[in-house]
Amino acid sequence: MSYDNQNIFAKILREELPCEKVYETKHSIAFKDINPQAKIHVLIIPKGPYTSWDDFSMEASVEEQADFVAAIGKTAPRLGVNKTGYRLLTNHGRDSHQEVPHLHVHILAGQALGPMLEGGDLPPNTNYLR
Ligand code: DGP
Repeated sequence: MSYDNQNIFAKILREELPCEKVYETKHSIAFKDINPQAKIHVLIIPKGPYTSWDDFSMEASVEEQADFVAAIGKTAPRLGVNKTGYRLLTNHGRDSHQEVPHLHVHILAGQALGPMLEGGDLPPNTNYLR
């Protein structure tokens, strides 16, 4: 998937659209999700043009990757959820219903979050490492 620099998060990074920022580092930014799915719902994105975690892993510098992972880890305590718990989630592509084609990790927290997947039954004997 090539990077679309007109996606919403690219516009947020260029400050063409506003966001409620909660944390920022040299290579990453965290802001509140516009359509929260839990009492606390924050997105963390790298500032570079990466569509997915696999794209980021292959194309981003080690410095960007370290910054992003640390930014995710440091956002949770800033939100005050590291004691009560939180869920990290990232979607990529069709099957996960990724809406915005710029890598983002969701932090969901502030309430009991329920089961990890709804309606996500796998067929028996699925061997997805073949
Ligand atoms: P995903 O389905 O994983 O691609 O999630 C995309 C998320 O982005 C979704 O939870 C809603 C959020 N979102 C979409 N547009 C905007 C926006 O303009 N501002 C903010 N803050 N969040 C947005």
